[in-house]
Amino acid sequence: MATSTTATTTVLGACPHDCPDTCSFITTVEDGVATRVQGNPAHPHTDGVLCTKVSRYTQRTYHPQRVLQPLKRSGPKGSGQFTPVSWEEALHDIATRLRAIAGRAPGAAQAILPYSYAGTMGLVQGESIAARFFNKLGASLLDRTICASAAAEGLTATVGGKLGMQVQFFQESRLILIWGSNPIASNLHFWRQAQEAKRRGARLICIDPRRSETADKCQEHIALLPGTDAALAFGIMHELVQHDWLDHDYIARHTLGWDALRARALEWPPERAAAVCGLDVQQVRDLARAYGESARRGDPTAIRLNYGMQRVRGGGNAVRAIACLPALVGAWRHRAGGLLLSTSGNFPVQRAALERPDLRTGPAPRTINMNTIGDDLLRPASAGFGPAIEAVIVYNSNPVAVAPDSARVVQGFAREDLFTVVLEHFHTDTADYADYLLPATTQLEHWDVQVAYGHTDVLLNRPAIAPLGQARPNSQIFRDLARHMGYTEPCFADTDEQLCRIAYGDAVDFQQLLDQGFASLKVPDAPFAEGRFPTPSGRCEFFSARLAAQGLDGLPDYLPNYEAAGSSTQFPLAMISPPARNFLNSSFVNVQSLRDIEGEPLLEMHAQDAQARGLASGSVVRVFNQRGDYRCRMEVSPRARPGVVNGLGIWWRKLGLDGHNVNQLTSQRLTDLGRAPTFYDCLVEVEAAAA
Ligand SMILES: Nc1nc2c(c(=O)[nH]1)N[C@H]1C(S)=C(S)[C@@H](COP(=O)(O)OP(=O)(O)OC[C@H]3O[C@@H](n4cnc5c(=O)[nH]c(N)nc54)[C@H](O)[C@@H]3O)O[C@H]1N2
Ligand SMILES: Nc1nc2c(c(=O)[nH]1)N[C@H]1C(S)=C(S)[C@@H](COP(=O)(O)OP(=O)(O)OC[C@H]3O[C@@H](n4cnc5c(=O)[nH]c(N)nc54)[C@H](O)[C@@H]3O)O[C@H]1N2
Ligand SMILES: [Mo]
Repeated sequence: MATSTTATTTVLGACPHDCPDTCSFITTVEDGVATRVQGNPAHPHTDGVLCTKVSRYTQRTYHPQRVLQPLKRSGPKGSGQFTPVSWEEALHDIATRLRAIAGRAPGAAQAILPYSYAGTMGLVQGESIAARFFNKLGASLLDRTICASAAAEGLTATVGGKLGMQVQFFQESRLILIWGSNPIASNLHFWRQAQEAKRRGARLICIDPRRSETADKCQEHIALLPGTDAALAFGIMHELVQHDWLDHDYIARHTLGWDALRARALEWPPERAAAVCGLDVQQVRDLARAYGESARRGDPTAIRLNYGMQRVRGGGNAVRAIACLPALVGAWRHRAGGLLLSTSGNFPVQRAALERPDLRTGPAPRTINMNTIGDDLLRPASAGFGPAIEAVIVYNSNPVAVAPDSARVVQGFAREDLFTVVLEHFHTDTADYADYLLPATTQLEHWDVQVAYGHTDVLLNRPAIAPLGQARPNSQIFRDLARHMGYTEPCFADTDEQLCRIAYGDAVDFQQLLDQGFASLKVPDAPFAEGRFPTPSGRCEFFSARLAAQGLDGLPDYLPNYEAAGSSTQFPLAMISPPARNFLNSSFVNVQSLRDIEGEPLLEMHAQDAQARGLASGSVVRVFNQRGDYRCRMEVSPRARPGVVNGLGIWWRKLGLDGHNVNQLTSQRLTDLGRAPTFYDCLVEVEAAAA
């Protein structure tokens, strides 16, 4: 679509951000300048509504501190001092450095590491030409596990994939458990469905250690201790068995391993679950009754699970336990019942065609986990590890701010002998450590095609304006680098428009994308009403033979946190660091109007914990543990439960009091499944500090 009056046009685009909503938007362009970004009213999920952040997207694109020319480091590492250079000089120098590393010996290119995540979820500006480039080079592979992989493994083990309810049917649900999720902040378009359900009489129960904005608006809030969700799920299961709130027919026909799961559930009377979760036993009983009786009545009974509950040691197993519940009560029979965590398994992305792993020659390169980047940057060469990392190329991510155990991450990026290239819009904490900082385009300036994980529509993004300054799309920067490396494969010449078509091949009607900006995938309304789970057995697998064969527990289990609340006298408080509403991870922190709403980095603390430490609300505190410390302002807040402090994220380090953020305290330990981080599995102590 491109309608025009004199010099004003509107262009159909798509939000690129890492969020379940993946909105369709319309950009108004006047005389070549984008003046407005609005939600597309013709896209049902977006319904004409954008979040506060993305409705201000032009403030990002035209931000006075946009990086608009290639920059070369001119001061010490980390100083953020740069001098402008030409694209040709930057590309030539980078290619020369990479060739010198790769040319040393077969396999030497593994000393080069790409580091990227979902700064854009676009398939073209994500892993297309970039992946081809690193495959051809033979660089280390990156395990992209910083967000969702514990849950992904848990859900896949149980129901067979990242599949579940469709978001638009939640308005018909009668009971919704909002579990480990703060949709008012992070999944607005689901929240609109939940509110409609509530208007029609549904009951909403929020399960979250923090009294979030969402918890405020639900009829009930269950403030369990972080990382105890599996215990709560087993407590519910115990009651489902005891009261026979079970769908025996569904269990018999569509599940696997019920006898074994039943035995485990019976080990969890509500008293035990309540003690582990830090709840009153009556809360556990009432929750189980609400869930069991709702389903027993035949009312659509739904769970909106989100990633907030899996950033702990037992995150994968907790998702397995919770994902058993809908099958036990037969909730999947109804399209407004069951569970939604992610819909991304529906998307027929042609990864091999985009990323071209066939370009790799020689032995398979090693894989580096992005969550242990701190330790890995500091690791010397060894037989087990391979060569030390000598070069990192960062795009679509801000690891210095978002990766756990920042002191180690910073120490790694500060290595004088590390060659670092960062593709960015802004001078982020990571950009400050770059040897070369390369200007990337924003979503208004390039083509892309999106996946989603909160609905099932493919979205196309057309460029609305020409690139600002000398900015180039990521895809173009890697095309240019390939040319400087002397790569001649024709796939390095694919244009962004061609890549948009390759991304889904024939699986999606590209003309429809061009015409209306989105194309809906064909998915069943109630995916598991008749069973047909895409697991090895075709059933909902309470027991997973595949996990058992790996030496893991075939059944879900409760695994206490590495750093469980109450397990240390030295660090008695559990800290979680969920997203602030007006930021998206560390994106938008530098947009002044949004930062003004958030104010400054805050630690929310319960009155009882503050009193015990003689701390006054509004005072500056030092939050610390064995990994480091972090000063910020403390607020006595009903949003914090006793024993748990909330450090909202993810601030840019350089905007914090000592140039630190919450990740100074988080650890590099990984989850039970999926090799994911444990950001919310973190014990701390808090004391008064000088302002
Ligand atoms: N505004 C905004 N939106 C976002 C993001 C953002 O940063 N800002 N981030 C995006 C990203 S990357 C993702 S992955 C998605 C989802 O991102 P998530 O991290 O799932 O974010 P939330 O939906 O806010 O849910 C987190 C909620 O889980 C709670 N929580 C923490 N620990 C536990 C626990 O142990 N058990 C339970 N039950 N709850 C716990 C937190 O208090 C918080 O309210 O959201 C995306 N959307
Ligand atoms: N303590 C704590 N830490 C966390 C979390 C938490 O809840 N607590 N959440 C974790 C989660 S869920 C996630 S997903 C990660 C997210 O971590 P990241 O994926 O690193 O996300 P962002 O912090 O948003 O940084 C993305 C960067 O990509 C840049 N970018 C955006 N689009 C483009 C583009 O087209 N080209 C280029 N070159 N750059 C672009 C943006 O400017 C931004 O600086 O953080 C994790 N870290
Ligand atoms: Mo995430």
